[in-house]
Amino acid sequence: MTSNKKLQEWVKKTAEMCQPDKVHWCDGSQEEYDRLMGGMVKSGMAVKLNEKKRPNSYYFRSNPGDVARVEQSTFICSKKKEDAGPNNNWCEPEEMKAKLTKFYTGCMKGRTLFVIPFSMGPLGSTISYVGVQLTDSPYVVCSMRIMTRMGKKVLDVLGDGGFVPCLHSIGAPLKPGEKDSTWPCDPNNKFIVHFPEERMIWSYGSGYGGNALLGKKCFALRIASAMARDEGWLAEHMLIMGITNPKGEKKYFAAAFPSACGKTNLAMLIPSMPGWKVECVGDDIAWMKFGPDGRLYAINPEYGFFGVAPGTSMDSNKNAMLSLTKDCMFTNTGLTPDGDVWWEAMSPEKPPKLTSWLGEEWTPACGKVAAHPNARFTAPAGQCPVIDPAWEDPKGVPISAFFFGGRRGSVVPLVIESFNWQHGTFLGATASSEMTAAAAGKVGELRRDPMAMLPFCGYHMGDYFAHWLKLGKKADPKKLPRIFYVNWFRKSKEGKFLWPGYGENSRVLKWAFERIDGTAKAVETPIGYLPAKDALDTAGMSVSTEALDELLRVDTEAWKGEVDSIKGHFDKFGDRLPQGMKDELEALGKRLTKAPCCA
Ligand code: TSX
Ligand code: MN
Repeated sequence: MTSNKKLQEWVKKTAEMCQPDKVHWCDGSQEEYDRLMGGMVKSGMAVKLNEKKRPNSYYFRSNPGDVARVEQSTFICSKKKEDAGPNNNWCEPEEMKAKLTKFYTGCMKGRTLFVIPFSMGPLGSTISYVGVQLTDSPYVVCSMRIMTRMGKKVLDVLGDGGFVPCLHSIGAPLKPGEKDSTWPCDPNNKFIVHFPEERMIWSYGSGYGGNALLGKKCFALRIASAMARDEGWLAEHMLIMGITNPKGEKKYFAAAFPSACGKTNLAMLIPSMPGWKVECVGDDIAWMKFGPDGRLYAINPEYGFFGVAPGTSMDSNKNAMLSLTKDCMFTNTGLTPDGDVWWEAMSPEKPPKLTSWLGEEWTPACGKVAAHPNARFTAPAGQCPVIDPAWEDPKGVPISAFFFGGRRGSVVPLVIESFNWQHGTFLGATASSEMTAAAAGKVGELRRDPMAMLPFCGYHMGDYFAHWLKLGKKADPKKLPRIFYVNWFRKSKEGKFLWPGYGENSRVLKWAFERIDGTAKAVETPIGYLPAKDALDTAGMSVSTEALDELLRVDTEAWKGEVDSIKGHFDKFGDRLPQGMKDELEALGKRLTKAPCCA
């Protein structure tokens, strides 16, 4: 077990409150994982997939009322409401604790309380932190074993040190002899609660994804963002990739996109240009600290991929598909008669029949989806064919560039390079995406999602922008990552995508790579530097000059409208919006006014 007094006492107190039948300290072994999976297969919660098709893999169907993160039920409980900001729901910490204590009392009756020590980041890295999750869900234990470094080895590293306590219950106690449901939860009483000042997480009622795997969004983004602000580092919703040119020179990039922009696809991209190589360090979260050389070093705090399954195919993301061939978990996909999984767009031909995520008989003609749009795969990152050789390096990888982006059918060009750090922060702070059916909000509606952190920043977003600016002022500008903004989704007047995307995005990455090396040409425009004519390598690619012109066109009049839209966005942050952001907006307005019309 552990000599850590704080941990022992917290487990004891929690067990007294939640009243589980048993307490189990997870060692993280294969035997433990197999035993828990065996138990879930027996209870009907898990289906073991066909060993010949997908070895050591399991299938789950959630309660239909527990299929995604729940932002309405997510809280930042800072002492002062202003510190949570307009980007978060807030509740007074003691009031929330009293309320949840009632829910937690006796909530684990008939179940086992699992103690999960986990490390976010490579064990022993100075960028990593330890958390301990207490949960009554064996599904969560198995997921955490894929998604984090977990078990005895973490307790050894923890010693008597500090950790982030993460309390989780599905909120479904069992009466003696009561048969368990296949996805126990309390769908009408979900609470995902963060205490940023105490560095503590309390989650109740949900067993799904980011609500329940507390190392990911709750710890690695919401709590870690507050830690990063206080300690002078960055906890970001970013993929990390290594990119190598034909000469064998390598750089690392980190990129933030709102949902439904294909972030995981970009993280594992197969470049269309001969001689170029992309390798994946992580697909979702980056923790970054300055190294002794003054550069920013990033680790992936995670150990696996928890990706949206629908839309993932050998065409859209071959490397993700190849990561899923064994040792995986699948939740809310379809289940085929031969004991494998299927989801929308996984293959061009649909299976003639299967059982849907709702457990219903499904055929291609039935008019319903086989997989829930938020169906997920849980896969060990080490299985990715292009996992970066340095992905577990405790030093992290040196970041040369940040990319922000979003899904915009018009106005925003294929790529913009920022003038400097403050302007780059402004580009990130104004990041926007048009909603697709998969996400909340009206389809087509523009949503500003600063640095893709709107649902994940554990404090006031205005202070978060200020943190970015402060970090930039402190650093050597020559050693800071350069900042780019990309948009793969610009459309023609006829409504067709102008850019083929996917592997061809490597051409944009190449331009950025060569901008950093000082060898690629750019033109200065009111919105930033754009590729000069012929600076974007389109050799061997089918894109018309008209399309290319439109992709790189700066529509001055439309950008004036953008200024108004950004003003409305910034107004939400009131007096916490840093002066540097106001300055950038004003400067953009002035540059647009001075610009010759429709150049
Ligand atoms: O992931 C995407 N990326 C990034 C890839 C590294 N998607 C899928 C988005 C939803 C998750 C894209 N969709 C991308 C993209 O770059 N671009 C598009 C839009 C698009 C869709 C289909 C075509 C072209 C562009 N088809 C043809 O050109 C034939
Ligand atoms: Mn994410």
